[in-house]
Amino acid sequence: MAEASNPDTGKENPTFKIRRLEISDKRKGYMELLGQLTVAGPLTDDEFDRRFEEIRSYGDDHFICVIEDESSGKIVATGSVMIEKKFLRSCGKVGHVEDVVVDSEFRGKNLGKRVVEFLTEHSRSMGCYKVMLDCSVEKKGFYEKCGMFNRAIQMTKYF
Ligand code: 16G
Repeated sequence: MAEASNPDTGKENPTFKIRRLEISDKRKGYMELLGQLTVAGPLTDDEFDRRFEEIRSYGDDHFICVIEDESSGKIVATGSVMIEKKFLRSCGKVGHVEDVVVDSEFRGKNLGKRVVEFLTEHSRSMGCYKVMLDCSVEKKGFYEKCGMFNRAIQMTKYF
C-alpha cells in the first residue's frame, strides 16, 4: 500500500510492508530496533538463530511481526504476541502483546498502530477472548488509540 507523495520530493513515500519475522531480519536491524525498547543484547548470530527456530516451532502461538521499509530494506517496527491457553472461560485463550517498538526515525506514521492492530487481529483469529499487554505510563495514550483501556495495574519481579 503506497502512501501519499512527499511534497518536498514529489516522490512516493516508501512502502511499509507488515509480515512475520524472518531469520534474515537480524541483518536488517531487528536487534538494533529492539534495543530502542530495552536492553537487547549482546547476542551472537548462533544464539539468534537458535531462539528463532525455537519460536518458529510454536507456530501461530508465538507470532512476531515486523514492518520493513522496502525502500531501504530496514526493519522499522515490530511487536509480538503469545497465545496463552487457559482452563478458565471454557478453555479460553488470551493474546499477550509484547515488545512493540517503532524506530525513532519512523515515528508519527501510524506504524505502531498497524503493528498492534495486526497482533490484535491475529489473537482474534486464534480464538482469543481478549488481548492484553503491559507498558510504560507514557505509552497509555498510544494504546488507548489502539482501542485498549487501562483495566488493572501491572506487578513485576525482576531476577
Ligand atoms: C514494555 C513492553 C514489554 C517489554 C518491556 C521491556 C510492550 C507492549 N510492552 O513493557 O513487552 O518486554 O517493555 O522492558 O511492548 P524490560 O526490559 O524492563 O522487561
